[in-house]
Amino acid sequence: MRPRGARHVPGGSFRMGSTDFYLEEQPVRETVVADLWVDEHPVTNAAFRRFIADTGHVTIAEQAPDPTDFPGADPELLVPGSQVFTPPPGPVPLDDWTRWWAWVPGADWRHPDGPGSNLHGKDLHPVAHVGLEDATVYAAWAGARLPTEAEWEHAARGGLEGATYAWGDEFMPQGRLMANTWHGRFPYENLSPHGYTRTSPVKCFAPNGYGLYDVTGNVWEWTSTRWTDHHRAGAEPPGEPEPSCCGPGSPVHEHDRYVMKGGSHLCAPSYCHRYRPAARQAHGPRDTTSHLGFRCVYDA
Ligand SMILES: [Cu+2]
Repeated sequence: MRPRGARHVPGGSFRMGSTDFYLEEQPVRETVVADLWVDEHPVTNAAFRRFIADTGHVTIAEQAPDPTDFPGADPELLVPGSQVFTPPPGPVPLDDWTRWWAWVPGADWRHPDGPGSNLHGKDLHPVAHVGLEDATVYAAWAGARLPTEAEWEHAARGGLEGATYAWGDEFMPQGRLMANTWHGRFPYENLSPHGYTRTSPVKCFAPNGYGLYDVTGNVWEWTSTRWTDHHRAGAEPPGEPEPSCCGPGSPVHEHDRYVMKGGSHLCAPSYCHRYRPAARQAHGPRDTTSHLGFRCVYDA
């Protein structure tokens, strides 16, 4: 039976990863996934609101951090909050994500840009400021689960084996905008030719070959897969990760991080070419941000 709002993604073997971009995507290897139902778009604010109303769940960003997790931290900073993209007025060094991310007390899924912001007109935008546990609890409530990295990547490819993007090899075929990614000089010049400076309503851009929307850009999406620096068992780590627009890269241990996929509205071609199915980023499970959401899958 088809779960509401989900699309059937046929399983099988596919070539996971890419050798054309960042080291952490290598090597390309045959990977097998099972048949799956996949949410056709990321979980929206409206859907998340129904979940909260039904369960009373309190998200990670709405809880004060535990002082034992942050020894030596200023107690005044240990209040509920989340990371919000806060663009500087001009060019900044691109190797320091703190230049465009601010930890904002009171920022959470209901207040995506901080206190004073709200969800008016954003019912159909993807929910953000959710941690891995929030996403996992939501999925269980929905009778679903989070995808593994392999399942997510296979679904995002839409049947286009080995293509760079979820729609093919050209970023803008015939000049067409295919996803909510950053246009202009990151992080201070946001040209937004699609009309969205931050998140956009789901389904604004064309779906991929499996009928899935917003697998590229808009918000990053959680997976249930623990992070490894590469896909080669037993090999040396590839060294320092390449810079990313998509911080924060938290000082957590590798085994504490999980893979997020898809890139976001902050991914810029000049700097963070991660709006591709093969791209991946490590993220701490409790690090909530204004450009990270999720979608669910159902076993077929
Ligand atoms: Cu990025």
